[in-house]
Amino acid sequence: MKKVFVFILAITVLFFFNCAAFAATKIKLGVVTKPGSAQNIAAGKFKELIEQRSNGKYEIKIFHSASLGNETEILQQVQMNTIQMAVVTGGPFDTFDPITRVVNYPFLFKNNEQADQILDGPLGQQILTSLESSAFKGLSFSENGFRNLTNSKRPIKSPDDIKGLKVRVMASAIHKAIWNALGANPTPMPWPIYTELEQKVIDGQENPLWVMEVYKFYEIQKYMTLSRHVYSYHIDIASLKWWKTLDKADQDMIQKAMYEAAVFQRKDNRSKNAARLKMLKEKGMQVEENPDIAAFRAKVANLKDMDLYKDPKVQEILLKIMEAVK
Ligand code: EAX
Repeated sequence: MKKVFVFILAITVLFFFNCAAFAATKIKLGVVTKPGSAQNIAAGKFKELIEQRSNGKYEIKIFHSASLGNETEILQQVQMNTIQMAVVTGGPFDTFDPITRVVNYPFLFKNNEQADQILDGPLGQQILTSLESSAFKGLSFSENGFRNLTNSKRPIKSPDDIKGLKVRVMASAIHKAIWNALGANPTPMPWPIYTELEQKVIDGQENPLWVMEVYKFYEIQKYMTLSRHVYSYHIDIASLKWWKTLDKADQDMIQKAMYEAAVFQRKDNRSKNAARLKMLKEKGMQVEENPDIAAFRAKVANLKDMDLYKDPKVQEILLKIMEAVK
């Protein structure tokens, strides 16, 4: 009897020991968007890489579709380490660290190659490092993509056509300033915005092509203008508080996997744009492919002199990037 008892006890102890040894550490990662979105593709690739490479030590739990609130709220949760990681659009970062508004500057990058060159280089690194003063560990940049205007009212070729248009913008001072300068009536609103567009609380919005496809904006936005006015990056971040508890090997593994996921997702996003444009036209969107970009540029030419860019650190990096992509 005693032997049986000892045996059962030993088995029980072993069982619990094993559970403890093999229980994966959960990393909570937040994105505001739904599956199939740019943010989710970056997050999904990161999950795949980390779970493989850590041999089950880490498990990534992705919270998506605004289940943790909007992007500003996701950022606050990362700061507090309620969640450990996030992939968040550049826009809403600018209330946390004004240096991030530099990349949201209108018509800054001409193409993807320039974006990669700057963001993967020392100036991008400077932005990532700066985020530490607002309790984020900046890891890498995945992408939303070049943003384009859509609306339900009229075709838009030049800023003259924008006058008075109610355009939804992200929680971002620079995005609001851009649409003010272009003559719109910008309305800050967190993601998602389908209902507001459908009910015509707003006339238009601006986002990369994948958004019009994944969120089915072709159902409710008749007109699209390929304005490409802002290259919209995501910043892939961790909670600095959490980051400091990790050993160097795990930090390196996470850093490397997130960068690789970002590079994978940028390529994936870009490779789909031609098919998306075709699909959106087939769905009935009327697309202005050659807007008067010179007129758009002229309207926003003075934004760099605004208070938004007054902070010397912000001004300096903006001018450096402008010089580098000339
Ligand atoms: O990716 O709020 C926005 O417009 C963002 O681009 C959104 O996260 C969709």
